[in-house]
Amino acid sequence: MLKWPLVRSTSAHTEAGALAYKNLRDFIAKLEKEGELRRISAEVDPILEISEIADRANRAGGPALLFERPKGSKVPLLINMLGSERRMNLGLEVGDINEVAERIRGMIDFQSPQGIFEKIKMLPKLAELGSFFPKTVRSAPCKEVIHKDDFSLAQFPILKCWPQDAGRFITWPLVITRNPETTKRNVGVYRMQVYDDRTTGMHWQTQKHGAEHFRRARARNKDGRIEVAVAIGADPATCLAGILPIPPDLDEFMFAGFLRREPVEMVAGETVDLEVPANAEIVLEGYVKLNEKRTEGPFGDHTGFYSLEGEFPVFHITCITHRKDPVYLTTIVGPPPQEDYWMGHAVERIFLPVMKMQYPEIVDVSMPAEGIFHNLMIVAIRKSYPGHARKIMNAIWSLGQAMFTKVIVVVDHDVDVQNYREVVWKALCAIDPERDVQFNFGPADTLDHASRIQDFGSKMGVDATRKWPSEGFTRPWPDEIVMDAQTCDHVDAIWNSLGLPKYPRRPR
Ligand SMILES: Cc1cc2nc3c(=O)[nH]c(=O)nc-3n(C[C@H](O)[C@H](O)[C@H](O)COP(=O)(O)O)c2cc1C
Ligand SMILES: [Mn+2]
Repeated sequence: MLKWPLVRSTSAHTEAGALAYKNLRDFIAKLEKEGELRRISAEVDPILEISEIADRANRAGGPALLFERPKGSKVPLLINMLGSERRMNLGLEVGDINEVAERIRGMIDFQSPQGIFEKIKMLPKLAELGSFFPKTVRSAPCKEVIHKDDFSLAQFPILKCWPQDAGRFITWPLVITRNPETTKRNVGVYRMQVYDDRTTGMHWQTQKHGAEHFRRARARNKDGRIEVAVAIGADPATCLAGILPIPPDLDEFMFAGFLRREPVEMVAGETVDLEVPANAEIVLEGYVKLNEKRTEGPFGDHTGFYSLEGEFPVFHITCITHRKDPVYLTTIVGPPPQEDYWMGHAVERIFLPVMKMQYPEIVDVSMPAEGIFHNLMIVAIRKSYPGHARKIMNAIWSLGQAMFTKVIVVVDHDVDVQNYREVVWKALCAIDPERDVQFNFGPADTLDHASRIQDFGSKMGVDATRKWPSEGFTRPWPDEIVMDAQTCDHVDAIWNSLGLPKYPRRPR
């Protein structure tokens, strides 16, 4: 029986002064130590079976799973790595995801120094920022084995996730490209359907940065190529960075450096003029032809439905490099919630301070799992002027990937948007539907199967704030029912005499 020789890292991860995880196996060791990982030594088929097991484990709040003997491959497979709040916190080395938000807030606060002293005080922050830039190294574990001629994707246990999937899909690739105009790097997670041993699909959706690089390169020479490198499996912050909705031309690996508080080490590709994370488990190098498309999908997607076939570019592999004993990192998407819910939740929390910087009236936002991120955003605002809720809807529809949001519900600051019962209750009480619903048009998520055309559709904003006289609402607005504190205190005092179990007060 094949037993994967896990090299346990010597670096310590203590609560204070933690070192960044160097690589995926470093994090695997941590997960194992924390009881957050189970090894499966039985042979299991990457065709559907691993998906079914991972789905069950995820729904039961189970651990990350390391399949040591995926059928047909000598490479072990890790899934469900960040599929819980605790593992996400462990991955980002925080006790609470809001600590990352706090660090970002700290950065933002230092952005506009007033006087000379403020500027001097800012220097350490700037130095800290500078210290996150990716660092180039000469030798790298991801190059322990280099295949330039004899390579095949068949060596990896790539999943077929759901019955109607068109084939096997690489689901957690860090797809690296360079903007041909500005030469800036982009990293995005775009699934890759395996067509054969050396070709895959490249499912960068229309509005994503990889697709923009493709279009810009094509505008220069429609018969040319764009170089692409793909890293699979790295330290958790680097893996997460590939999904972050940060502005174009901002390097996701720089952001990964910020998250892990240590730069990501990069090494030159063998056959492409791109750098790849030195500590990656597996690297695929190659190119996408600018005049080639091929049918991609169907694929059981994070909407909980199959995304239909579509025409997408094709990735041709020129070289595969990997560690001596690589681990294949993957994830599945499907009926919510899945592992990607925790990723989306981290994104929501991490970027809230950035939203608040631009729109300080935003108190909190939430995206329920069943809203699969782009279908529903609930926003609480401190309303200050007539039409304020409408202004925030328009702001969100113009904010990066929040452009995809199909339904935005804006509520007053005193509604807890994390409490969906409270939102349904108060938002529905606050609307006169014909008056308070606004329709808009804009870019739609490529995965939205209900929009009238792919990538373009309508949006709905619901102004569920209290209506003001200055908005033409002249009836009185009632108060919410709240028991007075004096009565509550008195009832607390006499409670023991009632002979009832301890029923708590209604939280306020
Ligand atoms: C598991 C998973 C799979 C994803 N698959 C795709 C995909 O196939 N195509 C795509 O455009 N975005 C996909 N995404 C979302 C992108 O990774 C995300 O929008 C990211 O911000 C894109 O990077 P970019 O802004 O640099 O383009 C996926 C996200 C996750 C978590
Ligand atoms: Mn990007």
